[in-house]
Amino acid sequence: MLAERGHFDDGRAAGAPRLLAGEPACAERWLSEAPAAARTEGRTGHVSWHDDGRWLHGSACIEVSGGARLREDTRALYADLFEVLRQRGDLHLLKVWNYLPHINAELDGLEVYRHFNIGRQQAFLDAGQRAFEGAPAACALGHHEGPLSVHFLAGRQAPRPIENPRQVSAYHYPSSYGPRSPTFSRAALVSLAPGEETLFISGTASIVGHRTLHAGDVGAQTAETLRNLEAVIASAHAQTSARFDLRTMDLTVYLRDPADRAAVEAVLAASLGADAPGLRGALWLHADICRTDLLVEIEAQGS
Ligand code: 3EB
Repeated sequence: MLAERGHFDDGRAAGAPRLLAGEPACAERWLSEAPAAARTEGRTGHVSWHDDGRWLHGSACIEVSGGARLREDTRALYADLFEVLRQRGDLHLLKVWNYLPHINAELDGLEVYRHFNIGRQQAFLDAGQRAFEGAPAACALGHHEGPLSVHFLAGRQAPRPIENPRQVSAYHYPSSYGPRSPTFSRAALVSLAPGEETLFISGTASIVGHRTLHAGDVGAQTAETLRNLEAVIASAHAQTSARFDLRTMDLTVYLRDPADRAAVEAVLAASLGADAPGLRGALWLHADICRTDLLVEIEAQGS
């Protein structure tokens, strides 16, 4: 299984953040190397999936209305996701991309993201999945039009969860950030190909401890985010002999304000080098970040 970025139809257009205006058309797709005979596809409740015998890729979306409904819809969508994993042979969830409409809006007195976190954590608990240590890598971003959409990758081997010593684990955030904590690990270490390990680093932002740093300063937020990404990589290096380098990993940069692109790119170029393949091949997406004081979030994956 490998990720490829290029000029193909954007498979996750419905309910996903858009490329920044002016970017060359680009999308990411997941390719299976398994023979056609080994592949199965299907639909289970909200989830459409493709299983190649080793890896399962799935996606689901659901239109969102009221706050209580959003919690229940999130829980129902994740219940279907876990049902697919169970039916296909107790697969392990490796990485999840969560895209929520109007993530920072308030519905029935609670932010959309916080409703989502309640439904997501409950679905993990209902399914007997690890909602705390051992949770998959993930990101959660907001878009401006379309359904709640969730894309995921699962496999037959459990991922090795990685945390960041500079940050409180997200599943232990205090309740001031919402009644239920987010359900993700800072990274997941996975063996996607024999003898090769892949690191999925979750959406990473300017958070130290559990607090947002550098509110209003996108350059400083980017620099802090890079320190967090490097800290996650250092934690991964303590768990494996594989070596990861941000300069060659696939980067996805989510910006709340497209006008911040030059400032963010300057900080990334100063740190990674302007010619770093990871930076040159980065996907730049326009998205709301899950805390209103965060301006940028970056995820990275690669081997
Ligand atoms: C953070 O560190 C920033 O709720 O799945 C990053 C990655 C964030 C995943 C999620 C949220 C999620 O808390 C936000």
